[in-house]
Amino acid sequence: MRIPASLGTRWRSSETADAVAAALKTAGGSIVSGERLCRSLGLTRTAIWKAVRQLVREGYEIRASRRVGYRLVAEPDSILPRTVREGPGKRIVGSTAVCFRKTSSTNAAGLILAGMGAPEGLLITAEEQTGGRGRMGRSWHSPAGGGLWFSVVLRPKLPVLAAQALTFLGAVSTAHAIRTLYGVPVALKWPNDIVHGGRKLGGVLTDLAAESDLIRHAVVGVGLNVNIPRSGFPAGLRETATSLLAILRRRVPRVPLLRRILAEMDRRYAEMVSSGNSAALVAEWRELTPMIGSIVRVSHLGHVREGTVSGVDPDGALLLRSPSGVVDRLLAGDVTIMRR
Ligand code: BT5
Repeated sequence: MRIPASLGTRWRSSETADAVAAALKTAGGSIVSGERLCRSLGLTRTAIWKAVRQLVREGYEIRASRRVGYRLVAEPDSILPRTVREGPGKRIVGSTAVCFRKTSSTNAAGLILAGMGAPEGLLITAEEQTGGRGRMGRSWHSPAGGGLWFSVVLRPKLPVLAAQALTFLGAVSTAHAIRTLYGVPVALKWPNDIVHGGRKLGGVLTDLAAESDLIRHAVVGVGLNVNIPRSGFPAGLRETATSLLAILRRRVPRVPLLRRILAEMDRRYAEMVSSGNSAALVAEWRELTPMIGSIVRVSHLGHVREGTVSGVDPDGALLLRSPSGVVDRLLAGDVTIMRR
């Protein structure tokens, strides 16, 4: 599909650059002569040189000497169509990808592309978002290279009420990927937070287009702070936000983390679609939240309620028991945990 240029600057994909990157990678850090590359790939020297220049622009470290040849020193941690594609088999989630260097919001781009007929599973990534969005018109801080800012277009045949489960899909998959790869015990907070040590590590935003009460398409966006130092957050977030860098005290490569999250999402989404419900996903979400039994305050559009979280419904609604014993089903809101 044609991607409108107005959506932002993209990393271009090029088959020649893909082929040269693969050949240099296969050589495992040893020098490959220009002549051998030309012969094995059926390309001219100029084409090879151009491809190498593109790879360098993308962040590949390549030692080039026109007479001797090329050597791959290091691959970049940029989120490129090539690096995303190389991950484990994706049946739906991430089966196609559009990778921006800069865009306003991957969710906004996802909604436009979904409206233009984008295939289900389309992944939209950005190195930087200039207008990253949270819920209810809030903004999401998304500096260049600092995190994973991505969205996935989905077309589940589910009612609009299942939207909360799609948010859980993003949150549960991200939490499992982080736990498995880094052993960090991240937790989930209703409705869309990924937290650690009481600070926000990431968030999920689900945007929907609906037809009567069925989902026409959904865009599930995940924002995860990866390599932002504590001091790198704007003053308003310094006391409430965290990143994997701040937790692990080392930089974390984003590409393998993204691949893992996509694989986790893909498996769970396939399960959700084939079973026609989100019970398994909601059960997994419950396992990852310390909220059940806590006393919380939930505010939504000026209304504030306090009570004890007694559970989460199979569709993801929060069950809040008031001091008088009445249990309410809440579909949206911001939660402050008062007492565990
Ligand atoms: C969220 O909203 O937590 C949803 C965040 C989703 C971001 C992704 S990035 C890819 C995709 N494209 C988008 O445009 N969005 C999605 P909410 O629960 O409303 O939280 C928003 C609040 O979190 C803000 O008002 C800030 O207080 C705080 N915040 C903003 N940026 C943050 C950051 N990088 N880390 C931690 N907290 C942040």
